[in-house]
Amino acid sequence: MSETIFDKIISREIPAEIVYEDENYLAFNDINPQAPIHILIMPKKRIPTINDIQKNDSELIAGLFFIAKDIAIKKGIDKDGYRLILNCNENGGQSVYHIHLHLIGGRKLSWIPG
Ligand code: DGP
Repeated sequence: MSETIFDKIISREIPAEIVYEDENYLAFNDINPQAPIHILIMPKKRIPTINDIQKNDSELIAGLFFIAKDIAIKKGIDKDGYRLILNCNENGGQSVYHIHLHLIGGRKLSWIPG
């Protein structure tokens, strides 16, 4: 499991616009936003892909969703709606191999993804 750019964001080697942080999680604005709100929420624990999650990560993974909805409420997009995306591997469009949930909102999103 090699280090990714997100480890460098956690350690503050690389700057990011941090939206939320606690002992186990970090959330920050995506560098290439696809909507007015595009935030990445990740566990600090390095898990490369969703394929690598273990039973004992259950609480940690669930926590991503609680943080996402709390941020959505804080940003005022909970009522209008938003999308949560977790890409996996090449066909899923994953480019950084440290799992992260995309929270995307602030505009009407189309469906289905290309
Ligand atoms: P994914 O394709 O699901 O692995 O998403 C990776 C996202 O990470 C992509 O939307 C762009 C974002 N990203 C990549 N490098 C950086 C960075 O250095 N800073 C920030 N804030 N976001 C980054």
